[in-house]
Amino acid sequence: MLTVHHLEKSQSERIVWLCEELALPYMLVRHERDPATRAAPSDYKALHPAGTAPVVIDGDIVLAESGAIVDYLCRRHGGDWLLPGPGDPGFAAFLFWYHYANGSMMPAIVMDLVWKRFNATGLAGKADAAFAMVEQRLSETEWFAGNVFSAADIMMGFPLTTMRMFAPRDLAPYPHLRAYLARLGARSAYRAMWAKAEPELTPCLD
Ligand SMILES: N[C@@H](CCC(=O)N[C@@H](CS)C(=O)NCC(=O)O)C(=O)O
Repeated sequence: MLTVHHLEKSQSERIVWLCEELALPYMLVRHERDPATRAAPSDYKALHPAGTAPVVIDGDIVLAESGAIVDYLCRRHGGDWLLPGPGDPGFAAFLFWYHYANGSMMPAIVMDLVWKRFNATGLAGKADAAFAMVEQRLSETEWFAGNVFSAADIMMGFPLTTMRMFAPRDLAPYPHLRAYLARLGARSAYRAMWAKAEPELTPCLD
């Protein structure tokens, strides 16, 4: 059976969420962060040389990296409906948002925290630009790839939700994003993920 190693308040939420969307049988192993460093504990780091969450184990395959895992699970375990293909009108948008989540948006949010910490505020602002672009996109379509939910929403979900526990942001200026987050929170798979992965926390949806 597929094993999903989830580190609290981390990008492995995506994988639990995906398994719930696909109704995949899986075993969830929850790990707490090291209380002193807030990093993954050593038993988590030992799972894969990447040393980061998420990690899944599927038979003899041990896989890390959110995007790779989402792609792998969709292709391997019946999630094609979450991956718009070349013939789909949302194909290019799907690819963009699927990769933008970790390729640009997560780094922008993290780097803004760093620049502000070092008072280099002139270098900050990339996260503002990312949220503005998200707001624009969600004023045009219901989901990131178009009018159907896709794996791009699972990838984008983390920077838009739980990441705000680390980098707080007032969502008042983003009405379309707020409506989108309400749609996410209405998905039974999202609620199931939250109940299993982060049972002590309130989801970061507003
Ligand atoms: N791009 C990687 C990022 C992985 C990553 O940095 N995960 C964080 C949690 S959100 C982590 O494991 N932090 C704890 C640590 O590095 O010890 C992915 O999406 O899998």
